[in-house]
Amino acid sequence: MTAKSAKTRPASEIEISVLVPVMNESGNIAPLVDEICAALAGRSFEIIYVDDASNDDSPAELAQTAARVPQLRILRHEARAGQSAAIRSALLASRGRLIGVLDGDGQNVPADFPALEAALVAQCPSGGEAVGMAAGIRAKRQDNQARLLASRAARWIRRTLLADTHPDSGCGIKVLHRSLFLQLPFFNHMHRFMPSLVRRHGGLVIGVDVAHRPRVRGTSKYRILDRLLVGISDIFGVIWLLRRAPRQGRVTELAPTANTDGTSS
Ligand SMILES: Nc1nc2c(ncn2[C@@H]2O[C@H](COP(=O)(O)OP(=O)(O)O)[C@@H](O)[C@H]2O)c(=O)[nH]1
Ligand SMILES: [Mg+2]
Repeated sequence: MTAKSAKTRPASEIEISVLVPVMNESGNIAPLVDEICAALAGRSFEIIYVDDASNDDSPAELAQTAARVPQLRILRHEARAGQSAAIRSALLASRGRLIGVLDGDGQNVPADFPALEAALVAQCPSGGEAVGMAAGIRAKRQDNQARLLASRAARWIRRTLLADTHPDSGCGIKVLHRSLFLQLPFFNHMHRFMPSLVRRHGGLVIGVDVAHRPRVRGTSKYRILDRLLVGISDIFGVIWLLRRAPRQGRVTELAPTANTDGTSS
């Protein structure tokens, strides 16, 4: 392999960092890494997997894949900390100007990254001041009826209580500016509220239709009722965060004013 390893590549060279949280996703890792590489071929990118203390073959599969994919970096949590914490660990280690995120179970399709990125760049051109997030909307969602129903309930609650008009906040695939992501408030399960949190920070949220596949290997890590119950307490937290949003608008640094004797004050 002649390509420089992602670990040794200078930060300024990396255009996009793709973050993937995994917990017991053995069998799903190598194929997804290959798909991410294919989607970003010709670009300067890094892929950061965070293994959230998996106890299956995920660590071995990650190590084997990293041995042949120089763009792949692996972080491991010593103790299980959850999906949002895993995404945050990867974010803090990332160096790209843009961040891509997707689920590690293969349900999101990496080939959607270029369209998400194009939508974001069209609305927030580089060099411009606007920041934002292009967030996937699963047009044909491949989940069972109970899960679809729970998502509909969650969407209604978010729209009613948070004025979150994004139709699919639970969709895992997104592209956003790293500088924006770093400034969002962090809490466990925050990944379900990204559109509200981005708007709270004055960022644009751009919805983009994406593909969705059924899970073919492994099992879902969430039980529907647990997710809804945790979601209810999170909703109150997010309502509070939205009420307390900073409202200073754009911040400009003023040039020093010259005194009459020519010195600056
Ligand atoms: N790091 C980490 N990732 C998790 C955890 N729970 C789920 N994930 C990952 O988050 C993604 C979505 O989880 P999944 O179980 O497919 O959720 P579902 O599609 O909503 O049923 C997958 O990549 C999981 O491996 C966790 O506790 N920690
Ligand atoms: Mg899934």
